[in-house]
Amino acid sequence: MASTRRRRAGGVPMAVIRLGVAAIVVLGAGVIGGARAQLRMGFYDESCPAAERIVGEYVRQHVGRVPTVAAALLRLHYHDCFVRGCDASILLNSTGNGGAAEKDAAPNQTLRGFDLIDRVKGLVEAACPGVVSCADVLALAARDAVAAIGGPSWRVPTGRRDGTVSSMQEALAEIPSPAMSFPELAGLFATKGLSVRDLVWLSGAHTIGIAHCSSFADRLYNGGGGAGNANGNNTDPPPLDAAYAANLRERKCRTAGDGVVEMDPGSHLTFDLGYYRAVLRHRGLLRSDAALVTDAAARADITGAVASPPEVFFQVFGRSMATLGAVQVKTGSDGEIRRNCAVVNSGH
Ligand code: HEM
Ligand SMILES: *[C@@H]1O[C@H](CO)[C@@H](O)[C@H](O)[C@H]1NC(C)=O
Ligand SMILES: *[C@@H]1O[C@H](CO)[C@@H](O)[C@H](O)[C@H]1NC(C)=O
Ligand SMILES: CC(=O)N[C@H]1CO[C@H](CO)[C@@H](O)[C@@H]1O
Repeated sequence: MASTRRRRAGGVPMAVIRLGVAAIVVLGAGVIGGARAQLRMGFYDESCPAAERIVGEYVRQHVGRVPTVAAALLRLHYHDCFVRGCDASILLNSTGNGGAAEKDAAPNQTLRGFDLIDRVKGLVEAACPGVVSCADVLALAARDAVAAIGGPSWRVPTGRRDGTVSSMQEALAEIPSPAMSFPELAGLFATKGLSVRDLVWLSGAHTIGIAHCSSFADRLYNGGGGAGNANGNNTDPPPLDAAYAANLRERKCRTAGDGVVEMDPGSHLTFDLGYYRAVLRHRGLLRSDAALVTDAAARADITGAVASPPEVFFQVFGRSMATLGAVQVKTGSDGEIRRNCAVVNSGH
């Protein structure tokens, strides 16, 4: 895993961005360059010219009414891409024949937004039956939802095909756990062709949305202040800010019940630099958030981003999203175009 950690200069925002691009290009050429080349902008221009407009209009309308859905869709797309690539396997229901699906894995139990994707897909199917994949609908919807709350936008080339397999076991193995250390997170991202910088910038997604107390309770109730990680290691990462931890114990995260806490308190519906500021002040809720500042180069990147206009973060975030959206995609005649995102075409 040590090999995935690069030495980089940090601190100067423009240098940070240039180096980030270089890292992505190097990785893209190796691991996912081939697959990525097969996606293209406007893949449905001929076969379903209304597709992207239908998705965008519905998502903007819905996010306007229920802005918390933006976080839900962004997280859904990320979870999809981390298991079997961005192939909408996250949307499949379990078959009931002992086949527990990705949805059934513990990290998925707090996922939201399935119903919205099913509705958008229904509208797209009505316009062009059997043409547009669920994986593309999800990738487009995540982008449009983030843009709709004033966040960054990014290019979403299309042409993804839907997978036919969804496995709870794989989700458990491949979705990063919030208890992971920086080297563990970086190692898991590397298996998806994602760099250390992708890890740093994509974690910035936690500037929107909420976490349940159970996702970080060990930091509140394990020896006070949150000492120790999954391996009983007290040094990585640093504990949650003591005053903030005490406040959470008294209010939102009492031992009984499972409350929810905004990951970027005060601006959890706004895509901004608040999350990184919180992380630098040891107020990143998850151990994986706190872990980011245990790596000197990552810490320098974050410090640089916080000192720059938000557009700088938007740009690198969008670039990393484009890389994420191309992870292990199925194209050409692989997979299928699912008609109903919750079931494979052949039945069940
Ligand atoms: C680096 C590894 C990551 C870990 C360990 C992690 C873990 C988590 C956890 C535990 C939650 C809270 C779930 C809950 O308790 O309800 C969460 C929420 C969220 N995550 Fe991550 N995450 C990671 C990376 C990402 C990435 C790469 C993205 C997207 C690009 C993302 C987007 C989100 C969003 C938007 C939410 C809020 C969801 C909501 O409001 O319903 N996360 N994450
Ligand atoms: C998939 O599962 C959800 C939740 O259990 C259910 O509401 C939905 O009807 C299922 N969809 C299909 C097509 O079976
Ligand atoms: C604790 O974590 C640090 C940093 O990841 C690591 O170098 C060290 O070996 C760990 N110690 C134990 C006892 O696991
Ligand atoms: C959203 C979703 O599908 N959540 C499921 C997560 O897994 C549990 C079982 O482990 C299901 O009960 C939830 O419905």
